[in-house]
Amino acid sequence: MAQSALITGATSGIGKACALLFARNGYNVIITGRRKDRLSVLEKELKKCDVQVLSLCFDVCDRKAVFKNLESLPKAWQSVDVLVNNAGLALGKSPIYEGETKDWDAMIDTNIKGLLYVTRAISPFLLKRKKGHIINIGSIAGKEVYKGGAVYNATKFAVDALTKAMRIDYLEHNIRVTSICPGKTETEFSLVRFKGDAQRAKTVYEGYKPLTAEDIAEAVWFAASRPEHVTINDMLIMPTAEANTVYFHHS
Ligand code: NDP
Ligand code: 8X3
Repeated sequence: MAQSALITGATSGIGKACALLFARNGYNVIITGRRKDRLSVLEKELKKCDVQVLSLCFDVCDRKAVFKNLESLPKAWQSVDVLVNNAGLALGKSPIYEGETKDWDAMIDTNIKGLLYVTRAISPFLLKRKKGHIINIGSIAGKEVYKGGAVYNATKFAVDALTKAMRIDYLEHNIRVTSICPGKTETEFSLVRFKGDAQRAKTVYEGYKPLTAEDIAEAVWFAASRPEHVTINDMLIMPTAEANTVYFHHS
């Protein structure tokens, strides 16, 4: 039987690239996100790979919706082999003394609580089979802090801590836990962070070659496709032109 992957935040960027790559490798995929129209378009594209696709439209911050959608997965979809906790966002880039508390709530609710809700809701299926792989999308922002990044940084440091803690909790259940931590990757991330200001978002990726969503999907796939006795704990992937979140080589 084909293997399956559940990918949160598959309507754009890294999540969408992961869905396409897993489907091209013969995985059935469960795709999630809040934008139903995008899920429908992606579902059609994925089906061209001759795999099964299940689209679930919900907000990962909505605890009831997460559990309602995932606890009631059709039987044929319950044997999830890989969970990619990708849904996430940054909002704003201000010092704490000027930060929007609504933005803080959204980042904390999505990047930390959303990841936890999804993981908790899927866990019974993983535990039952005593196999599976949880892949959390962390960030360079979870390894080092930068000016204006405080709360986003804190959420990605939390993802780092949760990944390490999950690895201990799930050890006796034979479930692998990995974090994939990208540096600057050109997706809709900056457009979201700067609330639709396309001009400002564009400047983030100017003057150097950023990573693509496909670069990160390749890393996720590499981790997922290792033999069962091998776990990639953590992968930090940067554009060659980015030494850390401060130092860039602009050509
Ligand atoms: P995009 O904005 O392109 O994609 C984000 C995805 O997350 C969308 O599919 C969006 O779907 C989904 N999402 C956001 N909030 C929610 C929510 N509340 N409920 C459900 N889905 C949600 O950005 P990226 O692809 O770049 O981001 C993916 C992950 O990668 C994030 O966790 C981000 O922090 C991380 N990351 C990104 C980097 C970058 O430079 N781009 C670098 C390091 C890490 P929808 O709006 O339809 O709900
Ligand atoms: C996104 C990478 O450096 O823009 O997580 O915060 S960064």
